[in-house]
Amino acid sequence: MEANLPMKIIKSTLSILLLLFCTIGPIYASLRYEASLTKDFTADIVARTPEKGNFSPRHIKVQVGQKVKLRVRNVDTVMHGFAIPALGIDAGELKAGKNKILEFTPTKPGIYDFYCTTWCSEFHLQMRGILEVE
Ligand SMILES: [Cu+2]
Repeated sequence: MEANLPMKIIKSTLSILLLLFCTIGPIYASLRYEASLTKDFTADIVARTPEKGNFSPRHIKVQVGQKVKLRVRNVDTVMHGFAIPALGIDAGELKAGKNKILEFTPTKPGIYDFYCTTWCSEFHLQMRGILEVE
């Protein structure tokens, strides 16, 4: 009877370790995966109607000749769009819950407006921001 006690302790400890591994492991892995997806974006832009937060961030600074990689995520319940017309960038329609990745390299310094191209709310015209190329 006494000889089984250490074995029970070992089994209990292994069970607890296995349980921790199976619960914390997937959570940790999913967080690392999300971080790996976003690490090389110049900006990760969240799109919501202006009354719910607008584009965020609304001011992005980059350098001339820098390769720019933007992810635009529509976290809203309505459709949005995204364009920087002066640079010939247009992501087209962004359905609710979807995202698009845009890559380009600005060649001239300036202040470039970006804005939503899909009527999304009565405040749609305020849904805009600035890409500053230094
Ligand atoms: Cu809009």
